Amino acid sequence: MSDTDRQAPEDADASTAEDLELLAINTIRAVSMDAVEQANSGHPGTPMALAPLAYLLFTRHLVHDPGDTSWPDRDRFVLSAGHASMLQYSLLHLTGYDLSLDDLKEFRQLHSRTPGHPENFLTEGVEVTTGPLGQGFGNAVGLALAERLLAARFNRPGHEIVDHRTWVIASDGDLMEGVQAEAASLAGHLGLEKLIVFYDDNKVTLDGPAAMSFSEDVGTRYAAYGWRVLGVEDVNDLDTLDAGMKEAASPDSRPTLVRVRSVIGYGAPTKANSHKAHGSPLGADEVAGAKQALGWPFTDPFTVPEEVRRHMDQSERGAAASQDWQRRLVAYREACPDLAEEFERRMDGRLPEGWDEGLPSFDTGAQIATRRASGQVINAIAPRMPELISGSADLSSSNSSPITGAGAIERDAFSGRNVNYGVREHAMGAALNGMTAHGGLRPFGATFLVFTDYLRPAMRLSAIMSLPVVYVMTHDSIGLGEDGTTHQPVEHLAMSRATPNLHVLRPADAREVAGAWRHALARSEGPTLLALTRQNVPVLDGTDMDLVSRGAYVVAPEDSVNGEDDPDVVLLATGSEVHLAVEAVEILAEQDVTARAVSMPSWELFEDQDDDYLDDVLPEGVPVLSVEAASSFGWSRWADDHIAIDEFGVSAPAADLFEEFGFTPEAVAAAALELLEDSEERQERP
Ligand SMILES: Cc1ncc(C[n+]2csc(CCOP(=O)(O)OP(=O)(O)O)c2C)c(N)n1
Ligand SMILES: [Mg+2]
Repeated sequence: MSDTDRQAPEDADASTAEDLELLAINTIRAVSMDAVEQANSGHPGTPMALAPLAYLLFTRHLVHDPGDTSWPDRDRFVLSAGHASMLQYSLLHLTGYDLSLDDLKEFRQLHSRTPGHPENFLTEGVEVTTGPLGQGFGNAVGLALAERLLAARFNRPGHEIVDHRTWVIASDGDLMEGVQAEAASLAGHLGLEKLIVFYDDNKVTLDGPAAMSFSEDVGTRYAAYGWRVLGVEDVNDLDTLDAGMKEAASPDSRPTLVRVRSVIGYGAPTKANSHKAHGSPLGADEVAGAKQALGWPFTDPFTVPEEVRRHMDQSERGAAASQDWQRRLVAYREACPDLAEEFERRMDGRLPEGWDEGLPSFDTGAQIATRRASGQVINAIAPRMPELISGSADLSSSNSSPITGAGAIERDAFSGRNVNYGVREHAMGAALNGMTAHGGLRPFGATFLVFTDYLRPAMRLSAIMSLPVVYVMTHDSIGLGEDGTTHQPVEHLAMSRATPNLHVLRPADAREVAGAWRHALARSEGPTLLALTRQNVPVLDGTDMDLVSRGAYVVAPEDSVNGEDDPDVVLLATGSEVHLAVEAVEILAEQDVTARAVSMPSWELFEDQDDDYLDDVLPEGVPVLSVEAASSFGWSRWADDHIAIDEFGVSAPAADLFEEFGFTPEAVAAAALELLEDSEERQERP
């Protein structure tokens, strides 16, 4: 290569507006290819294909401000096809976000701000973490729903303080995933008209042609969901694409799907239009060939022509938009000061004064299912915490989840507070993430604990994104009884506890339910799962709402509540098994064995306590028997032996099942004696 081949960035000389646009689009393509080559890993094909779409969207249609990424009324952009992350990173960089060329050069490297798939906590301008296909789509439905809910609450005539769109790029994989079908159906039902999804119809997936596994008429399917369906036959036809975007943004009572035909790996001489362009570096020769085919005049990798940088920089357009909104906020403050204050509080994520005052109290001895207690707590908090939004996947009466008197959220009636997600657990989870990521709302979602499986990918993303979503999971054990094997969770608590940053709380009684809810809503840095009973459980003498936040504490006998004398054995129970442990303490006392019942509503919260506290509750050297009607998996961390369920349940009345599986005070006492004997024997051995 001679020096004359190498042109300085400022010398590209795009003489017409069209030339400059093409140069900008090719910059996205070139930088994306270069970053993938440099990382020797990544997905070049779709950034190359969709560069024109992202270029038009980010420079003309998306209302965004690179200088203010948290401005409440910005449009939300979701790259549901998260594998095309270099597309998003290129756009963020080129339009002026805090993401440098050096950041792009660090693509996929340790501690970089350009991870393999977009992470909302690492990169300014990324609204939600994406990568697991379909999730971003579901998040977008939640983002768009949040916009409607907040608009219904805060907009006043002449003061449209909440008025923005949610734009999505989705791939074949996104459109195949089940969660997408659920979410699209819900969005169509609710008429979320400011949701716009570009479907990248490139007819290629990871393994080869999409036609190997995907042959339905997507447009017809979406029309049947109640969406407006538009089509653009060539992503490189900027005029048609631009018109499509305008039309997509025009008012309609439906969400919009814009099917856009593209060629994956556009420009690559041998790999274009093939799955070979999907998920690995193109290789030096192919990159060189692609750049030549695209007419890219530079040879140095990561070249960004100055004129492209100037042309694409959205700082001015963005600042104008966000400042215009700030001015409108000032007018809104004048016209509706209370509402404005409330809006700002909610968008800042500050809890209202006194939100947890007036929690119900429960009398010792009362029999109440923890799901029912949860319903009471929800309804005690709801009037003081207007951002609390309920929802259930068609089990609201079973879950005791509704905010009573607040009404359902319906198409054209977004002022209610109860989302009927229908039997769409996965979309519920994904929408909860989107609504929470939007800000201004604290949504919770309810279903049976066993259906954690149906929304687990979304719950995992709540934890990854540190979103304080509350999962209200009722019918939490064999205690649900007759519905039987399929409905009785066994492994779900273990799986949930193994999920980093997810707090799993299984309250022992109504009083602990109040403490559990208080913890879940006070938490701002991650999700909480509440595991609640279908069946009645007694309100216990020794339980304490305030001690739930410590994760575990002594509930019986009364005189050891302060942990002064070490017991002979600890019965460590959760949820509906705590009362069995308490009763077993009495049985053991009759046999001169001092047992201590500990309620452990949350492993995670207990782990956060200091060593002294841990030792107070679980004194060193004292054998521990865990009692939980679920898998023993993981319990060896805390206990020496376990009363657990390491098989599937069966259909029968709950009382019979507890008996059958060894969950009676007598069985607990017997197991404790056995453990005690074993550990004494072990100590006696030399
Ligand atoms: C839930 C999920 N399953 C599998 C994958 C792995 N994966 C990443 S992209 C992809 C499919 C690629 O096809 P498409 O979605 O059409 O994207 P394109 O190659 O056209 O960009 C797969 C299977 C994933 N990211 N998420
Ligand atoms: Mg594809």
